[in-house]
Amino acid sequence: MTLIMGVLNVTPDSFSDGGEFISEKRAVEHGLKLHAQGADIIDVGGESTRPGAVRVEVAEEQQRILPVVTALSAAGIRVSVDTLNSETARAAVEAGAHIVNDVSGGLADPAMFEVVAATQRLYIMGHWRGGPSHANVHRAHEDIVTKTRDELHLQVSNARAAGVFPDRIVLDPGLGFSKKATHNWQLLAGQKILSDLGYPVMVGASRKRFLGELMPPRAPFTDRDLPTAIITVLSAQLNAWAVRVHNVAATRTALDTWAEWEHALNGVRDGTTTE
Ligand code: PMM
Repeated sequence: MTLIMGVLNVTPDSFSDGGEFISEKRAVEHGLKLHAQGADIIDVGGESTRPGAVRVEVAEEQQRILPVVTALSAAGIRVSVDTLNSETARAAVEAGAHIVNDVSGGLADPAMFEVVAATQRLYIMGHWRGGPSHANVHRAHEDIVTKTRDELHLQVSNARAAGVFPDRIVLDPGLGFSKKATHNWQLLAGQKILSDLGYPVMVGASRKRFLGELMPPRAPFTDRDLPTAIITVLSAQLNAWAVRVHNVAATRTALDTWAEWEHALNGVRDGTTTE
C-alpha cells in the first residue's frame, strides 16, 4: 500500500506565534496529529523550497527542526528530514530521523551523498534543475519524462559511486521544480517510466500551483486537496511508494476508498461475490 508522508513545515509562516518565534510545541502537536490521522512518515522541513523562497542559514534551519525531529522520533514516529544540506541531514539522523528527503537530489550540497552513505538512511532523491531560484524552466518541447528519468539516473549513479546502497534510494520527479503544469501532469502519468529504473517512486503534488490552475483564481489552497486526493489514488494504482501531502486525513480516506474498491473488484473477478 502506498505510504502517506505528512508535511510538517517548521517555518515562521507555518508555526509562528505572532512574531518571529516558531512554536516547537505546536509543530510537534501538528506532527502527532498527522500521525494519528494516518501518516506513515512525517516530513519535517525548516526551509521552504517554494519558488522565490529565501534560503535560511544552516544553524537556523537546524534550530527550527531538530527539537521537532527529536520529539517525534522519541514518540516512535518515522520521520524524514526535508533538507538540501548534508549537515542538517546528518544532525537530523542523529536526532532520530529515518529518511533524508533532498529535493535537489544531491545537487545543492556536494557532500550529501557521502552523509547519506555514512548514515545508511533511506534517501529520497528529488529531480531538480535550475537551483532554488527556479529560473531554469524546462523548455516546452522537451520530453520531460525521459529527461527526468535520465537526469535522475545520472544522480543515482553518482550516489552509488559515493557509497549509497541501491536499496536505500527512492526517486521523486520533483513536481513544480522548474516544471510547467503540463510537465507535472506528464510526470504523474509517466511514473512507470521512472520506476523502470528499478527504484521506488514517490510523488509530491499536494496543493501545488498547477492544481490551482484547475479552479477559479483565488480559490483557497485547501481546495487543492481534492485533486491531490485523486492524484493519490491514481498514483497508488501505479504502485507509488509514497505520496507527500498536507491533508493526511483526506489522503487516508482516499486510499482506504481505493483499497475497498480493489478488494471488491478482485472478488468480482474471482467470482467470490456471494452476498
Ligand atoms: N515538494 C516540496 C517540498 N519537499 N519533497 C519531496 N520529496 N517531493 C516534493 O515534491 C516536495 C518535497 C515543496 O512543497 P511545499 O512547499 O508544499 O512543502
